[in-house]
Amino acid sequence: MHRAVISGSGLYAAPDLISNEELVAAYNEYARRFNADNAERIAGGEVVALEPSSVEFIEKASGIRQRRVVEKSGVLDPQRMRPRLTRRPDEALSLQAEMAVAAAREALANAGRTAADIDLVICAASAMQRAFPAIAIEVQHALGIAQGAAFDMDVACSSATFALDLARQNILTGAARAVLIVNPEVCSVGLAWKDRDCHFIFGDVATALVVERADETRADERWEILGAKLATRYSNNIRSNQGFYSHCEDRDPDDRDQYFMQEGRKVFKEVCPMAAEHIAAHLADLGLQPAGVRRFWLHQANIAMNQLIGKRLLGREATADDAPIILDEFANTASAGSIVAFHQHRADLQRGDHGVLCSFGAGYSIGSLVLRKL
Ligand code: CO8
Repeated sequence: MHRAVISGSGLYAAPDLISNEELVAAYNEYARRFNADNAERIAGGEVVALEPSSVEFIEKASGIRQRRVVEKSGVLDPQRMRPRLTRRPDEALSLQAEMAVAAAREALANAGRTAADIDLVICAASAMQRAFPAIAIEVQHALGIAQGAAFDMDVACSSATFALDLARQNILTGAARAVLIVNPEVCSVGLAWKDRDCHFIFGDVATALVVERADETRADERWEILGAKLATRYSNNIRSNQGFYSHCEDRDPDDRDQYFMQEGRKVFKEVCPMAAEHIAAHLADLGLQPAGVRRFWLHQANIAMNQLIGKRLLGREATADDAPIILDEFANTASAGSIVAFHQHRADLQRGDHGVLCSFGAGYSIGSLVLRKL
């Protein structure tokens, strides 16, 4: 049996930045036009007038101040309200693969590895740009990884942590020597930008991790994965119905349920206790206590969720040092969120320190990994 370590990480942030102020101005102009165009139907009670969005609400309710997206002019155009993407020829690298490759190059460099060392590539994200060929195989090809296998997997917000466990198991059993995980999360294409309840939530990034055998690493900084714990419980409170079936069901591509939908309040109430209990049970399985954990890299959906989970675990307010927040800068980036927090907030930990990476979200799905700095 081998020991598995994370030996490198990478982050690619999408190029365009949208502040809350810009986002709210665009949405409010869209709402103003909608209300003007539908004035008679609104007066007759057939249509409900749209209420304006507000920067204050967004920051107070979520902790989000800005988001990065692959294309902002289309999102901020009140006539359009979705990114403006150019169709690429099949011979060109897809957008998702391009983002994944950029993050992967940084993770490989961090780990002191090259394409010749990787024998498994997993692309784990909450939505794939196409059904096939797998984005992971395209990434494998683009990086010049000539050996091994590659595949895609999707467990929504928990895609990255579930992939980490899969990578860990491949290392432990000896099935793989070095695994590359990429998480290209292009959330802006699935978000209903015309819905004020959720238009502020998501952003686009790609993250990448290298997982390999502890006794073969070249990296100075290594994080042993002491254990992983995965859990799922079915819920419709976060859902998108988009897929090939929509076309055969003759749905309008603009139907609201073709995009991200959620019952935010219910998600908040149900997922926080699940996540806190999950992490506490995982630590107990390994003979550890929450108070002995130096850092929690939690899923980044909402600052209040992370504060509540931190408080349940620690019995006191969790500080930014206990559980760093990256939501203010990147918004919710689905499965990449906890990996971004890990990537940006780990350098100050000492050898022997413990940390917990944990995702929670659609499915519901929860994935935690307990790490120790070697
Ligand atoms: N501006 C002003 N007012 C607003 C706005 C707005 N933008 N939006 C809503 N309001 C109003 C509401 O209408 C409501 O008014 P009233 O009281 O009169 O009815 C009031 O503000 C309060 O609204 P809410 O109850 O909705 O507000 P909350 O305090 O619950 O905050 C949140 C809303 C921020 C959405 C919060 O509920 C939340 O964060 N919940 C948890 C969400 C979560 O964790 N979701 C998981 C996300 S899923 C995921 O991470 C991966 C999915 C896959 C990626 C998909 C890519 C597209």
